[in-house]
Amino acid sequence: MGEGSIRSEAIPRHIAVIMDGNGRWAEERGLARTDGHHAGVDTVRKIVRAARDLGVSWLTLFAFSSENWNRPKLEVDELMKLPEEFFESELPDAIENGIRIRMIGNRDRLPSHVLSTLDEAIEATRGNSSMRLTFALSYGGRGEIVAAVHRLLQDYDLGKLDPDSLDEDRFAEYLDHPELPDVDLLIRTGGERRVSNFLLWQLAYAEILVTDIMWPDFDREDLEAAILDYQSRERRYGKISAQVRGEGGSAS
Ligand code: V0D
Repeated sequence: MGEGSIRSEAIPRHIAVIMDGNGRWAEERGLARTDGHHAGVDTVRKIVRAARDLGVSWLTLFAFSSENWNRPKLEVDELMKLPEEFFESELPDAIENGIRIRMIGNRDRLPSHVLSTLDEAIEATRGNSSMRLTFALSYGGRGEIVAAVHRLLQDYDLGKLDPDSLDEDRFAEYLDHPELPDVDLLIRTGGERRVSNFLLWQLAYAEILVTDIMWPDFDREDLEAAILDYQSRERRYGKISAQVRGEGGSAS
């Protein structure tokens, strides 16, 4: 990576990030894991600004998975302070810079102080449109799909769904946030090569970039390098290269 410069006409429309490596980053420095999480919030601030400057339309950040509830209660309690910490400085910035805040995930288990902070930010930025910034909180991809099936079955019971009309687009209407577009680029920091139950439906055609950089160390240049790497790839959606290049390539 590091060669050439970003083509602004080919910026990925939707970037999703698994922000991993915060606890390890802290432990390597003899700090508490929660110090890593606070450092991680600083990185969120920087990367949100960088993504917006680059013209990314949708940025989705995996902040807390439905599995993260299994962590020690003290760590969970510390983590739940971070949305407030983030918005203290970033809500004015988001309002000013046209960033619209959104949330995906299961609201039922989140403490009320987190929900009220989040709802305030969602409401205050509702009219914005330069970038959609979505936080995945208490989120799991399978859970989102099962919830969609529940809603679908309700419609079926009510006679509002003709099974013959069910295709991928119709199904996607039942997801928590049907307007969330397919992910173009998934970035995972911290070196693990897993999808970890993140946006399963929306990741269908995503390019995946795993970096060993720990989230607190990830910076604007690393985001630019990731986008450059993405732009160097050819996206085929199951076609052959000649078709993608517009040379036809006859069907077989
Ligand atoms: C810790 C690295 C921002 C990942 C980043 C509740 C793990 C720092 C938020 C945040 C977390 C969430 C919602 C929101 C605004 C900000 C956040 C959590 C953890 C878990 F509306 N960073 N951050 N939330 N970390």
